[in-house]
Amino acid sequence: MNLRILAFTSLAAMALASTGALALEPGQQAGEGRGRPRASAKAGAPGRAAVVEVRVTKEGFEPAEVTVERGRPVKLVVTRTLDRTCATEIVMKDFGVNRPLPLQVPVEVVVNPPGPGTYRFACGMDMIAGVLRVR
Ligand SMILES: [Cu+2]
Repeated sequence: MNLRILAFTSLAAMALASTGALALEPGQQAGEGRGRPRASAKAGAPGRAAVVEVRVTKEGFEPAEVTVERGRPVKLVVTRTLDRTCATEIVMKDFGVNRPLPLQVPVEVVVNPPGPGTYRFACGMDMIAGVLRVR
């Protein structure tokens, strides 16, 4: 079971990496930070992905607000840390992303924001959510 999930996750990661995430219109939905901790990723060399670690906890996605500079891919490394949560997957409609989040397995989600804007990430039911802010 776990092996199958891992294999699927790896395949999905490879597929995403090979196709690149689709760049759609900047997201218009501004999720609410709700006073949760913020994270920001500083750039390395141009073109290198900004890497941001996000965890699914009983508080939801932490941090629920991620800020990065424009002009480079963003790699979210998402780890679900608890069994009982609605957020067993991460969905980013702006990029056509819908990825399962196996328990305690870091899942890399790479997206290419088309420009500054606010891009939502959420559980499959769009209840638990956070935002990727590109400035
Ligand atoms: Cu949900």
